[in-house]
Amino acid sequence: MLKEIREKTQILEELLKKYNRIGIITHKNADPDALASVIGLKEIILQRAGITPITIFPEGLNSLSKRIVSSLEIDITSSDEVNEADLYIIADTSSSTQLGKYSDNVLKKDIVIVDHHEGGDLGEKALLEIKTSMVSSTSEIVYAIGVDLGITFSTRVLELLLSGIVFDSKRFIIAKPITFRIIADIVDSGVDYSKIIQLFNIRPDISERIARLKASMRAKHYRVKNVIVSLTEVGAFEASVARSLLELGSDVVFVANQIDKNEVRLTARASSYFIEETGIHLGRDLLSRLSNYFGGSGGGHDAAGGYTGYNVGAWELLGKVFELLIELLEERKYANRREVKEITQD
Ligand SMILES: [Mn+2]
Repeated sequence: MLKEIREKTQILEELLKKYNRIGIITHKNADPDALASVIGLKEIILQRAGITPITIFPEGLNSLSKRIVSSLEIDITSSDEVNEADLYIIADTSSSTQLGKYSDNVLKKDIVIVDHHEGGDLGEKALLEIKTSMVSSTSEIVYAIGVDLGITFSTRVLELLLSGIVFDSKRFIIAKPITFRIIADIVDSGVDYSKIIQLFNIRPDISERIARLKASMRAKHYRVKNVIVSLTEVGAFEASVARSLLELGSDVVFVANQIDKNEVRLTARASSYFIEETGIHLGRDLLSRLSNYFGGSGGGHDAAGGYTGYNVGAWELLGKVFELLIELLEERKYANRREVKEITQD
């Protein structure tokens, strides 16, 4: 099904015959792609080698995976006994540190990698690497291996693989051509697509929704040419608040949380439009500079970052970050401060 892995799938089939005790492990806090890959590989080994492999989920599942497991009623048993297997398949993981406390012991065994990430240190230690970047998820690779080996996946496993693909392709935003072919196959096999999609529409807890609403009531918004800047304060859920304000229409959002009378935590998020339009990198250009004023440290990515400062109030910090932002916009000749307009209710 996937040309570039077909030969390796044959090697895997031969390899599976040589071991009676097989384990499957994935990265810490398994996301839906990691979860689906492990369970999909388990079914492949069961059908092809006739043995039940042990499965290890280091530090368990993340919250979305837990939700999927309980809604699809999947049995996931996580073992702690690394020595119960001689061959380990490491799924959806490219670096050994992601295996957590199991890393050293698993690497003493024979290992096979099934993954879609670039780089990492695991490849050099593996007997076999089934890896490609022609997919958006490891679940797609596992599905393709299954097809090549003539496996009939159960509906439960197909549902899991579908959820792994939806998750890792960021709901198809970064899907590859093969992603859609595999999805079509899976849906053709009778999997209820809308049921799986609904698992991803999580209604946040009421306390989180109240935090968002309170933060939006307290917010100050400014228009600077074609970008909208929002500043607000909240006692929890800063990242969720920032996301919701971007969703409402802001381009760059700063959310302060006064942790105690000396400490303020700042969370910043920007739209891709803001980054393209202004060339500003939040972590490098803005957040890392705040320590010059209020100590602490800050940084992050272009579109997301944070800062923790001391001996400053929430709105004083927000005022400073806004001032630095306007300076940057002036330096970059995007706008000058006379073009800053507060957005008011009338
Ligand atoms: Mn993945």
